[in-house]
Amino acid sequence: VHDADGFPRIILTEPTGSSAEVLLYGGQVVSWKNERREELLFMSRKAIWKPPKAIRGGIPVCFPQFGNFGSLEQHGFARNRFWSLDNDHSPLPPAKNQSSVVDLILKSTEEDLKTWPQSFELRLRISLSAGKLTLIPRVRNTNNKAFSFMFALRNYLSVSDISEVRVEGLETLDYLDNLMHRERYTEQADAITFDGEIDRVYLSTPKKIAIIDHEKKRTFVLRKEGMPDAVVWNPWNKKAKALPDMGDGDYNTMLCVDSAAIETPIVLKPYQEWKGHQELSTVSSSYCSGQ
Ligand code: TA6
Repeated sequence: VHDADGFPRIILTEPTGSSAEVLLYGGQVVSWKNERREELLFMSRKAIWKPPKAIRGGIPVCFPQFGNFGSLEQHGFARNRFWSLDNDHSPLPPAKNQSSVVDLILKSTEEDLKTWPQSFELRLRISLSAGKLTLIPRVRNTNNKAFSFMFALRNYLSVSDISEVRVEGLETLDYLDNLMHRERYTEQADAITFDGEIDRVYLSTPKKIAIIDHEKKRTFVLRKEGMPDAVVWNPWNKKAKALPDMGDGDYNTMLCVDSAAIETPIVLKPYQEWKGHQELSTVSSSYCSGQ
């Protein structure tokens, strides 16, 4: 675990030369570079690396709440807590060969119980293999009473120019529009393109979503299990200006496409464990939809 700037971090590498960096703070992936050392995740140039502020970029973990969909602080508190290395990640199978893995854990503290009266163990396995970054979150209810929670992996993807990006896989789905008091709408029948602020929770999404960055000739493929919803967020210029930790022009080179469980919070009986699974991979320009 490296401690360069007061932020203990783990650096994952794999034989083809890609790498990922994970902070114990927030259990947050803050970098994922491909074998050509290109950074694939967005990190705001004005991100505030100072607890308890959440770092704006990489893959923040939103738990036990998403956004302001509840009474807790925005996106819950997991992203502004210090996690630790998880030495008893027993129940997960050993990682596939040629991948580099770190297992993190966040346990509820007395302090947390004051804001959210549930004791839990939140685990996150992050594994890097050639062209792929896999996150496996698990939540165990360590109470003797049931509780429910929302969960999201907020994937800040780095794109060359948001106006040249297309998202495939969310066509014709219903979504809750955060810009319209979470009213429910239905998506049109073709790929989503971007010309303004977007902040939507797509419901019952398919297992695979493609984010096509036309200019960079790169496609991100997001595959997920156990998280039925997907959030798509770009603040565009006005909202970006209002965010102190986001450079004014930054909205042009980012798009959040998150794996999430929001519309139907996950319910856990005592000692039950929920497991999610997200795989982000990149495909070169020859990608054609429907693959
Ligand atoms: O996408 C949901 C959302 O709550 C947006 O409304 C916007 O606030 C965004 O998340 C950013 O939240 P953050 O707390 O990371 O600034």
